[in-house]
Amino acid sequence: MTDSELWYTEYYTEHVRFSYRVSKLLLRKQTKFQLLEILETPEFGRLMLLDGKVMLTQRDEHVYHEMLIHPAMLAHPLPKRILVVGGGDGGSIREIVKYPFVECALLVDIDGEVIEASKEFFPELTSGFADPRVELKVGDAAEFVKDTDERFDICFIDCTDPVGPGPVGPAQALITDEFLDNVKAILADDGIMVVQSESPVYEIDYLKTYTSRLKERYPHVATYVIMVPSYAGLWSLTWASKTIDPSIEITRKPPKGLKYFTPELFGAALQMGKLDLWGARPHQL
Ligand code: AG3
Repeated sequence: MTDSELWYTEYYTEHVRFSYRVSKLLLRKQTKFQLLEILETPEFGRLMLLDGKVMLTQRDEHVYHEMLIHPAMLAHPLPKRILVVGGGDGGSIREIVKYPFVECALLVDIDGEVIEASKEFFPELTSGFADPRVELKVGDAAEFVKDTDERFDICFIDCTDPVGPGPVGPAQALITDEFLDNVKAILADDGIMVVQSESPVYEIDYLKTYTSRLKERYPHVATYVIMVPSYAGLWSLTWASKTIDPSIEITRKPPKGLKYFTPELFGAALQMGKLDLWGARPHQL
C-alpha cells in the first residue's frame, strides 16, 4: 500500500509544514490528555504522534533518545537514581538501563495510554520496562516533583511540545516557574537536568527565554543541537546543573551498540548550540 495517496502533515509554523506519505493508520485515539495516533509510513516506518506532532519514528528515534540520555549519564560521577518526566514511549528508559550502576529509574508519565500503545506498536522501545530497576508511575509529574521526598542524580524531561501551533497539551505544566524550582529542589547537589527544548529554528524565541529562565537557577546551562529528520531537521536539548559543566571531557565509556552518540559528536552538538543559528526571519531583516 505504499502508493496510497494518504498524507499526514505536521505544522511547524503558520508558514512551514512537513508531510509524510502514510501506508496505514494503526491507531487513532483521543486519550484523557491528548490525541494519540500511530501511523505506518514508507519512509520512516512507524510514527507516533501526540496532538498532531511527531514524537518519534522508528527510523530516527535513536538520535533523540541517545542524545537526551547518554551525555548526562556519562558526565555525572555516578548516577544511581534517575527520574524521567514524560517519556511514556520507553525510548529514554531503554537507554538508561544500559548502565549497570543505575539503581532506580522512575518514569512519571501522565498518559498511561501512551505507555500501553508503545508496548503494542513499538516493542523495540519498551524493552527497558521489564528491567527490575525500572518503576513506572502514571501520574502528573508536576505534582510528583512538588510532593516527593526522593532525590535524583539526573532528571530527564522527555515531554511533548509546551509551545507551537495547534493544541498545547500536558507539557505546559512542565515549564512553569514552580516546576523548574521543584525539579531543582529534588536534584542532588551534583545533579543534572536535561530537557527537550524544542526546534532551534522554529521556536528560537521560546528556546532563548526558556534557557534564560534556567540560567536564573543553575550556573551551568547549555543547549545542544541534534539532527532529527522527523522533527523537521534540527532539535534542541538543554542541560542544566548546579555543578557539572557539560563541556568537561567524558571519560566513562559509552555502552556498546549506540548508533549516533559519541563524546566527540556531543562536543560538536554543544558547539552548534552556541551559534546564533538561524538569523532573523524575513520580516525582521
Ligand atoms: N518528545 C519531544 C519531541 C517533540 C517533537 N515535536 C514536534 N515534532 N513538533 C519526544 C518524545 C520521544 N520520547
